[in-house]
Amino acid sequence: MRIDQIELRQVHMPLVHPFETSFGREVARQTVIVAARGAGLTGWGEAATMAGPWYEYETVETCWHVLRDFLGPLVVGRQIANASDAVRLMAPVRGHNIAKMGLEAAVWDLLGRAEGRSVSQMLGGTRPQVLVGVSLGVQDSVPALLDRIDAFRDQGYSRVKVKIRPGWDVDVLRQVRGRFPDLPLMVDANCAYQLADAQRLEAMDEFDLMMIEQPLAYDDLVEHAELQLRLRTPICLDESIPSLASARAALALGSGRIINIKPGRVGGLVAARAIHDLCQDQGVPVWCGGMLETGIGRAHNVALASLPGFSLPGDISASARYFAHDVVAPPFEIRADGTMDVPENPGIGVSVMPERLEAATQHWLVIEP
Ligand code: OSB
Ligand code: MG
Repeated sequence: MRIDQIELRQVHMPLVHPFETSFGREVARQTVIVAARGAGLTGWGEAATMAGPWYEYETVETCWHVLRDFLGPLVVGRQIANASDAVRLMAPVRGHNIAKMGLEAAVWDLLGRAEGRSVSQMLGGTRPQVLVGVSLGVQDSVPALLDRIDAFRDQGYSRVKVKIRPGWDVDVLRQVRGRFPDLPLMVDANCAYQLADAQRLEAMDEFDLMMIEQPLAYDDLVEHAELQLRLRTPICLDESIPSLASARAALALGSGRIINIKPGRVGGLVAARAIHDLCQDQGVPVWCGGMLETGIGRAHNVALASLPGFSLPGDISASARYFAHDVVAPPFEIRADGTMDVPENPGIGVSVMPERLEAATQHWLVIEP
């Protein structure tokens, strides 16, 4: 199919609850929505960057710039038979993985709609439902955190992830475990510790955590391997895995025992699937991370998480956990058994609601050959 037009939209969506991590506090999501048009159809993708370069180096403005000036022009007007063609066209651009994901994702949806196949099917997904968890930011107080965990547990979430940082860690976890002794629980440090803090992290072994996500620096693998030798709790890597090559290195070094796969962080669904396949070959469990996506990015995450190796609950929560009004219909919802249905309709399987998208759009532009 020929890609006739690419449209970029910078959107602004207030979060129903602020999201605070070791790197900052987000009260609204600002991302770039990408539409790819061809054969009279439109495919949707999301470059789910954060507002500033705190999680990784990209921002809304760098995604806009790189999509408008480089990635869009490389793809528009070209013939594309599958998503790997789009990956090859974008390969001259180094890095800018979240921007690449936005456009690659739009191409997956477009091809799926044209072929009458869901993105899950096209990827090789096997799960009709995915396992979902919830990621809770740093709260104003421990009672506030306990109340939130209680509420999400009641809604059926099958595991809870708590963000930690020095000063909001061991004491908080002791109280969480005191109140919820059997809760499937994990923590995410977003790089807030150093190897010199190993004793503090070792102290977390007593809480029976499923894993500690990304305790050390975003570009480190060697110290994570050293730390893993000292911890009973498995380390899960997030920021340290921007590519298939880094996943290979991490597994070779023993930098962790679990990998969080985020399609944006690794530069798209093709790369995400390759990391999944590598981990599956080596018996390493993976799960799908999130970036507080709108329903568009969420749909791609759900499709990815339907691959067989995604054996752990992902940071894939219901639309209502993030936004009062998602841009897709139907919104993503959690089932009573703590799972989420994988849409079966062509492409991402949900409809983008034009009036919702329009209301969230701050500015937009069109790229043509
Ligand atoms: O580290 O996993 C992370 C959100 C934004 C940036 C980084 C992270 C997160 C989350 C939220 O933990 C996951 C979600 O619910 O989308
Ligand atoms: Mg993380």
